[in-house]
Amino acid sequence: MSPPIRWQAFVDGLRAEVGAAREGGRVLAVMLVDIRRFGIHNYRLGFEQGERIVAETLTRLTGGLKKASALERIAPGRMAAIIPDVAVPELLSVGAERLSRSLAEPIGLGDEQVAIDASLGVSIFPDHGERPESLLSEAELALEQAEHAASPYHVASRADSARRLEAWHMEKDLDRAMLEDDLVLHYQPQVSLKQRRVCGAEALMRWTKDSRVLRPDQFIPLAESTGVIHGLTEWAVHTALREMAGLLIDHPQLSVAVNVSASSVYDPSLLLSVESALAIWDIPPACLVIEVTESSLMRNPELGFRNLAQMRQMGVRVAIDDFGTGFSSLSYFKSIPADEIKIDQSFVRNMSLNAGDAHLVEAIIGLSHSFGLTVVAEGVEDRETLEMLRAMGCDQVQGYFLSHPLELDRFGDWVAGVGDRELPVP
Ligand code: G
Ligand code: G
Ligand code: MN
Repeated sequence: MSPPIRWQAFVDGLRAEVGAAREGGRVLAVMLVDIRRFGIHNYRLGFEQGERIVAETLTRLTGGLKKASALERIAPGRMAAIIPDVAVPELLSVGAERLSRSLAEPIGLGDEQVAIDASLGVSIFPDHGERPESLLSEAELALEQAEHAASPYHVASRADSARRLEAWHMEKDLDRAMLEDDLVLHYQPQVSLKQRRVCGAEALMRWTKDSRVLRPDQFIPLAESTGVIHGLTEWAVHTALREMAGLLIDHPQLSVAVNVSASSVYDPSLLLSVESALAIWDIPPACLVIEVTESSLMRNPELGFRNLAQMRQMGVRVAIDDFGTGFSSLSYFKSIPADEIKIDQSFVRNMSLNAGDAHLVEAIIGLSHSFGLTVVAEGVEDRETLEMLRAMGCDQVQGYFLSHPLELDRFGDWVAGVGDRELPVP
């Protein structure tokens, strides 16, 4: 039952195959497959079930890798394959994607369905190395990249080493920015339409670098493709809670929403850092909202849902951001572990001009309410849109019509200014 670990056999096989590929002028690929948190599966389910997870993963790989000449378990939660003759290297990522989809299907162990998070890393001979050592280390780096990024697989490329260097510099710059307060959060108010009061804020990251203000779109993607994002997410959670702690004394109804990237949704340490940040800043869990985009859950819904469900068990609220753009199936509504739906700006922006958008927004509000979810409309830029949303029964609004994202002090002033009276919302 227990698949043997055959590291040396794999390396010997790889050496022979690389020699043959060189002789024959062929392209060869090495694929590493890693079951993330394999140790945790063992701990939770027992060694025997852990072995069954590996056996099932190997079975699925065998089914998906018809052209592989070797497929071995090389470490407890890790497998490796050799594809000795790759006709079209560009198609490797198509294959990797198909494989990772099959690995994301839950595994039935007795009465339990277990979702595993497997990452694939691929390197190619001769592009990424001539020796087994370099091919394996490039595949290892590709695996690391896949684990960091919002993608379950990564095929090594020549651009990788340049990006690694860039990310390394960025990590240094960001460390300094955190220390010197060049990295800050701005807060965009969110208003409850029923209570006509400010009910919270979304925290949005800003980085002042060489006297230019960078928006998240300009640095989050690189941070996401490396491990840097995890430190950033942790910083954002801590900073938002620390900065909100003061405001909560006078305005206990406020919540703060922190955006969490796809890769952090699957990062087991997110739960722990949220838990400790809440304890350190002594904030009730319900005052924190974790925003995840709909599309980030599609990589592995099973696992993403489980992590978010644990977040909610702690009392933290979960919001699905950019809702409507992720093409998720409507059946998700039945099981999505969320408290809030944030309707994407693209539907809200034109709803006063475009009847189709207005119908969509109204339908999302109705559907969300029937599942007990709170609805926030983003990107509200004018009174007319706000009035329509109110008539549709939308719970909360956020957008330039009420306020742009504000520096902490200005957000405090804004709350103090509007906090005691009803807002000028219809
Ligand atoms: O205003 P704005 O440019 O801040 O935001 C652009 C995008 O960046 C939004 O999609 C938002 O969700 C994202 N974003 C803003 N702050 C953060 C953050 O702290 N972490 C992550 N992962 N994304 C953020
Ligand atoms: O993806 P997310 O929903 O987190 O993105 C929030 C982004 O929307 C931020 O970049 C924020 O600055 C921006 N934003 C907030 N309100 C408005 C608005 O009313 N109009 C437009 N165009 N953008 C907005
Ligand atoms: Mn958001």
